[in-house]
Amino acid sequence: MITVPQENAKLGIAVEDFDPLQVSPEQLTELKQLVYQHRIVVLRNQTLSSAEFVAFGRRLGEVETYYQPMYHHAEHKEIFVSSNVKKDGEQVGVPQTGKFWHHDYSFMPRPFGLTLIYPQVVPQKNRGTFFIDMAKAHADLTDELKAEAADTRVLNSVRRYFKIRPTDVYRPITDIMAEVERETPAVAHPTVFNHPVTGETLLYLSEAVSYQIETADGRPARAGLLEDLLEACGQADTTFEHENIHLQTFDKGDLLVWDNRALVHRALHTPNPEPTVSHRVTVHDEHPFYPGIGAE
Ligand code: 7UC
Ligand code: FE
Repeated sequence: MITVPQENAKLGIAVEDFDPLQVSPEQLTELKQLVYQHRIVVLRNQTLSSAEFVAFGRRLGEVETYYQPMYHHAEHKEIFVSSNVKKDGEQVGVPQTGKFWHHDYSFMPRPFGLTLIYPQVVPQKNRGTFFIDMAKAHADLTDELKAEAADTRVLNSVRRYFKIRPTDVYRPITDIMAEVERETPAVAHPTVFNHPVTGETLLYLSEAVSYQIETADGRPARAGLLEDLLEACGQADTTFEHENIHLQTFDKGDLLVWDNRALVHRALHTPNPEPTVSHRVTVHDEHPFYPGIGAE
């Protein structure tokens, strides 16, 4: 594999000669190792069809289909479509997704380790996605914050960023909110866990989804702890100048694979966006998301 470091970048590496349809199992393992090590791998010069994109995801592990059909690609439900481009006058997928710091699916009981993004229509301006490496963020915490975060759990919910669906229009808002709580009840995850492959300590919380930290015995942690941790890692910085924030840009033909345990990300959408279409496939790799996940 021909790898090219990204200049002046905090994260990520590019691979020039990767053919997702021809690679050997050994090369797939090598790719995953690059993802865990560099957090983001940009596969250049890709020309996959949507069916091939899904097939590539399946070669990496168990593909997760997004729980809400309004995001699904018409022919391939495994593809999550972020798009502001209409087709035959109809909305396709959902526009303006992910414009908040988050890990994908951290509001679900079993998040996945790998996110694949394959931009289809790439804007000229404002292209890219912001990332923060939450392993570095944890390493840089003060000893006091590290001690406070250790052995706690973080409560996550999608409620703040649940998007109204066409079928929700004219429904009582209280019914919609009750449905969100019933279908996607808040989940608890460890606030800090070790990456199952690299062993690094990760801080696992996000501005969009996390709303409460609780101690090991189930009591609310210190008021302000969550805010202090978000501030320290860079997720509270609305100027995007925090030293932890990396803007990953891409061109047509790039396919990004990133580590959804170690990174939080935030879409870069402007209020008046240019046409943008992105396809996403998400994958459970062969490792538990964190040690003991699924256990009571
Ligand atoms: O519309 C969106 O921004 C979707 C978001 C709430 N969830 C993406 C995910 O995988 O967690
Ligand atoms: Fe996302």
